Amino acid sequence: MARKKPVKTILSALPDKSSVDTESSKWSRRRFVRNSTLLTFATALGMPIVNGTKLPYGLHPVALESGNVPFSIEGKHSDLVLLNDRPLNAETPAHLLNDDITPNDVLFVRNNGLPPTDVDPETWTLTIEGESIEKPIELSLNDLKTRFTPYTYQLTLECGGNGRSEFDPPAKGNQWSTGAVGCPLFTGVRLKDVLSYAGIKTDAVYIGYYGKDTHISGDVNKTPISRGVPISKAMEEESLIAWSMNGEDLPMQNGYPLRLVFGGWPASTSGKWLSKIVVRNQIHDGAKMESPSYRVPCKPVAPGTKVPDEEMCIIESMPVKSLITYPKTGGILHTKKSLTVRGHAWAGDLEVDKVEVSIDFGATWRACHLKSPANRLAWQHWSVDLSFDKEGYYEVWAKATDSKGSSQPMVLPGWNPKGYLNNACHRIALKVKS
Ligand SMILES: Nc1nc2c(c(=O)[nH]1)N[C@H]1C(S)=C(S)[C@@H](COP(=O)(O)O)O[C@H]1N2
Ligand SMILES: [Mo]
Repeated sequence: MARKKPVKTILSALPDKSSVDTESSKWSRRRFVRNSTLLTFATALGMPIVNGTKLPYGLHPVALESGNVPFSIEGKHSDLVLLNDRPLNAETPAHLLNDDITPNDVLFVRNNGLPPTDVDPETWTLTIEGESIEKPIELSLNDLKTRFTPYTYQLTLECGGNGRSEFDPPAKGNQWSTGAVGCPLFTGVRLKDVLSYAGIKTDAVYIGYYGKDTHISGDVNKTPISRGVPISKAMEEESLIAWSMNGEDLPMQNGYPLRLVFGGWPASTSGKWLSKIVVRNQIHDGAKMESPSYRVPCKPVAPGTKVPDEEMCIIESMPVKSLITYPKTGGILHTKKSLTVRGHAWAGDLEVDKVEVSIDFGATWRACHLKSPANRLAWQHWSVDLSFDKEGYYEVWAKATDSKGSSQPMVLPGWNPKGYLNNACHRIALKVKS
C-alpha cells in the first residue's frame, strides 16, 4: 500500500530553507515569515493560516512538510491514497465508494500533467474546430450554459489502468488497486448539440480534446494528453461537456471549469480543463492516442509477450466489473450475525445482468439483489444478506455478469503489456469471532 508522501509540487514552489538568513540574531530575536511567503503557504494549504504572522522565519507549516499530510489534495478526502504527487494521482479506498452517487471529495484523481493554475471561468472559452467541422466556433462558459439545453446524468468514470497493480509480470504506470473509479452526477450540455451547432461534415470519424493542463516537463510545446472517441460515441445522448459534478462546480483536480464525460469508456477519453474539441476525418492522433497508450493486444497474448505496436487496439467500452463497498476489508464480525454486503457493478456501454457473491473462494455463488441503473452508463447497486457461521478468516468475492453474458474472471484476466482492463473479482477479508 502506497504511503502518503509530501506534496513535492507544492514544496518546490515554496521558498528554499537554505536561503534563510542564519545570522547570529536568529535565536536571540525571533523573526517571522514575510507576508508574501505566508500567502504562498496559504495558497498551498487552500486556507489562511491562523496566527500566521507569528510563524518563525524559515519554518514551513508542518502540513506541507511531513510524511503524512492530512489534507494534501485540496478539496479531496484525506483518506484517498496518493500514488504519485507529480503528476497528482490518487485513488479511492473501496469502502469510501459506498454511496450510490460518488461525492466530489472522494472521486479519484488521475493527472497526466500539471493542472492549470489560473482558471478564470469568466474568460474560459471552448473552441470547436477540425477538418470535419463546417464553421469553427468559440463559446464562452456562459454561452454553453445559456444557448444549449443542460442535461444531468450519473456516469461511471474508470481509468483504463484501474487494477494495474495486480498484473504479473508487472506493468509500468500508476499502480492502481481498485480505486480509479467513481460514478458522480454530471451536468452539462450534450456534445452532439454543440457539434451539430458548429456543423459536422459527413466525413467525420473521431473527436479529440485539448485541455489547459501543461506537460510535466514544463515544455509548453508538449501536450500531456489529447485523446478522443469515435464520432458514434461522441453523438450519444449521455456524452457531455460538463461544468458541474453533484450540483457543484467541478473540483479543481477533476477538470474545473469544464470537462468531457464519456461514461463507460476509459476515463482517459474524458478530457479535463477542456478548451478545444477537434472533429477529425481520421482517428485522432493527439498525445497518448498512439500505440501502446490505452491499447491492448488485439488478440490475447501470453504474460510477458512483447507485442508490436500495430497489433495493439484502442480500448473502447470498459469490461464488466464490480466492487464491494460495505463492509470495509479487514472488518471483524460475530458468528451467526447476518450482514448486508453492498456494492456497485458496471459494464461499460452495457448493463449488468447479475451480481453474485461467494464466501468459499468461488466454489459456490449466491445471487444478489441488483438495482437498475439511474440512467444508461451509470453503475448499479447490489446487496445481499450473508451470515457467517464459523469462527475464522473469510473472504467475500463479488462477480458481475453483463447483458451479453460475460462475467468477471475470478482472478487475473488477460495479461497485457500496459496493464489495462483488470476486471478480476473484488475480494475483501473478514475475521469472524464468536
Ligand atoms: N486534460 C486532461 N484530461 C484528462 C487527463 C489529463 O491528465 N489531462 N487524464 C485522463 C485520465 S487518464 C483519466 S483516468 C481521467 C481521470 O479523471 P478524474 O481525475 O476526474 O478522476 O481524466 C482524463 N482526462
Ligand atoms: Mo486514465
